[in-house]
Amino acid sequence: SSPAIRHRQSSNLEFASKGNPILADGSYYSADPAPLVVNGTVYIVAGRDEAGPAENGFVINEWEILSTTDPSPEGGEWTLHPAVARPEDVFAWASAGTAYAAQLVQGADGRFYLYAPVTQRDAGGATDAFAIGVGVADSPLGPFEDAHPEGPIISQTVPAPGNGIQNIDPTVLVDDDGRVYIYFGTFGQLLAYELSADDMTTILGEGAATRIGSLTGFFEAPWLMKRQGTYYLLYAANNAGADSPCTPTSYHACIAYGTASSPLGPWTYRGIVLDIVSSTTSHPGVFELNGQSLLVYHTRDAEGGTHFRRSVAFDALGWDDSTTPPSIQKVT
Ligand code: FUB
Repeated sequence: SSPAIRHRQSSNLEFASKGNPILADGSYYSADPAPLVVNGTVYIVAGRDEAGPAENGFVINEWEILSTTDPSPEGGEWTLHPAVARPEDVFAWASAGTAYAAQLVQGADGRFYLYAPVTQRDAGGATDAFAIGVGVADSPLGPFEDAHPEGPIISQTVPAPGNGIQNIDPTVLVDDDGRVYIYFGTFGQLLAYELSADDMTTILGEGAATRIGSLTGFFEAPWLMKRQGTYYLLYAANNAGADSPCTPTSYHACIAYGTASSPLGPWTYRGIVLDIVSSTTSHPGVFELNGQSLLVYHTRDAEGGTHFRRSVAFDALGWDDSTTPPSIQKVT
């Protein structure tokens, strides 16, 4: 039988992980991990999957954070910080119930910015109500307030009318030179803008979104990062697509990546990072801590897990520095 899901717990849950998924007992599910390292602690933002055991769709009402100072794929001591934020609490213009894949980054001002896809209560008749808002807090654990109370920074109407894609899955990079870039998208559509480093919310070059075409099989879940001067874009590739790089054939997604020498591309496809997982969706994030590079993703492997009750997992990520640019070694 499936474990009972706890609702709106407000106190932290300290637990010893026994390996993947990080929290495997089914008391909490966690999807779309986005890691951020601050002073030796990794904070992994995740959406909390709350679908019932037989439910066939996403139910994601809040973001939670998994943190540790000592990540080890074999297990370790972790803290679950439940209900770190809910869309309707942070964004006055957002409706409840769509705490989709968010990412936390630290701005030049030292504050923490949560890039969050949520739905607009009044999308002005747009065909898709998903939009990206930005929350800000003095701690990675919140409390978050709206950094742009005027509304979303990206939607079907801003910064350009009718971008024609579902505005979800944002990934943000604060580059070494202080410039900031955001990528987002799903269903094979990927857009990118530069953001102002001053307020972390103003889109620079309005209407000049970069559309990316050369990332083989791109489906969704981009993760933008930089290592040794090279930009890397990891993403979920859809195995059902004609140009899918995933094997074996399945409708589950795998994680692939491309590289570029500048943050807005052009991108060159490089290969597979992670084969298909037990959940239909897959969603990457990368962090470095204690001299190790680690890949986070989700699976349905926790007790009572389903495609809509996912749980965050992670593994060591290897790099081959003998190639130019350095290549990512597939996680096996
Ligand atoms: O969690 C909802 C959606 O599933 C995300 O937006 C996608 O990346 C996929 O993981």
